[in-house]
Amino acid sequence: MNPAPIRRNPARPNREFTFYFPTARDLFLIFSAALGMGVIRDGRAAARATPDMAIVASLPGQYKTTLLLENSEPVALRLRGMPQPSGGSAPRVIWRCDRGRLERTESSGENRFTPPPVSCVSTIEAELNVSAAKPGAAAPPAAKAILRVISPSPGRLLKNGVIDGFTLGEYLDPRAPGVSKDSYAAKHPDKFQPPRAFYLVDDASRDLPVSPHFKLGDFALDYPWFSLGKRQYIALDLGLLRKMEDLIAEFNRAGLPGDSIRIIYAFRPPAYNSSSIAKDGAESLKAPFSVHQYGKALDIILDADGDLQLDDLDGDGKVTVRDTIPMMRCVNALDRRYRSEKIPLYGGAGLYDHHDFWERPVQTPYVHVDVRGFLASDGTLIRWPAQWPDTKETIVWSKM
Ligand SMILES: [Ca+2]
Ligand SMILES: [Ca+2]
Repeated sequence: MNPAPIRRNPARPNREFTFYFPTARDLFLIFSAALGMGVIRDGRAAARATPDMAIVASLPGQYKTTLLLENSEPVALRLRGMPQPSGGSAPRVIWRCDRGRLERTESSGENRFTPPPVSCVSTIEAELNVSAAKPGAAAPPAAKAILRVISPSPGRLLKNGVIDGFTLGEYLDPRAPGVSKDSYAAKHPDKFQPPRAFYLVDDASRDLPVSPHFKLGDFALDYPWFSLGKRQYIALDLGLLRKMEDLIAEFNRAGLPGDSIRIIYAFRPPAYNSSSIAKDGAESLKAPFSVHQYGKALDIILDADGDLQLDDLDGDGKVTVRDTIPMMRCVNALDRRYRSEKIPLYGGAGLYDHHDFWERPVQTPYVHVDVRGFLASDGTLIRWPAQWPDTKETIVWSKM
């Protein structure tokens, strides 16, 4: 049975603003405001919103009108794109929110938002009220900007493997006596602490775009093979989002269909990751300290033809594990750049000829990428496997 076609991330048109058709006078007002001249009418500010009026938080987790918060700390907000007259009073902005708390209900364009202490989507609205051009004339419609804030639940709400009724499973302690001293977890215990935040993926948050190519729901366990629409909690490292966008740019530069990236697996909770190791045996990918559990890893393919399999990237007429080579060259180039620029987003990477998640209808070669942020003990980037799965020849990673 073929799974349902997967909806792409459409370039979401911005419907959050009140648009109007500017007259020559409007354009003069906008232009003069942009030049800092200010336009005062009847002692009041006559203001128009610019088309790019938006609420901005100046945080790395903001993409267009969605803000993905890493914690529940208060956030400074600013309404961008509103004219600021150089004399007289600045236009007043009315603020509203449906969840959390705003410091002010009215301001000249700045505010502070305290998100709710549990994961949800809060909608913040800023309304710019405009004076009538002349006494007695009708005031033009107010311009509005909207920001949707995805706040996390703190990791401490995960108790006995359950958060808000959802079973994530228990994170193992990397310092526990039973953990092998040779494991990455034992060598880098600080990198294998339970996530500090979890995001609720539900109808309110699933389709919110969190970066140019991804929605929050793309990182949920059920995407796309288990699309049952169930609410669930996930961990997601913002560094992973940035790395994926950098990697897509790297793919595109190399002539690969980077925009056709498809996630095979993103977050996997411990409960799922440890569910059927007995069945899969030593070949299982469900490692107890898998970085997927921390929201720091993705398994990906490039799939421009949409058949859920990696495309024939080397053009030899068949899809094999060797089609991961062009992708892996880009992952290596990006990780080397991160290292040289001291950006701690380099990580492990691996190539696979199939996944062992047999509950899925389609098998495919794929590439694993993560942001674990440490190197192998010999100072090289962590890469696997040591041999090609098809011919058993040694993979010379330093040359790829
Ligand atoms: Ca394909
Ligand atoms: Ca091929």
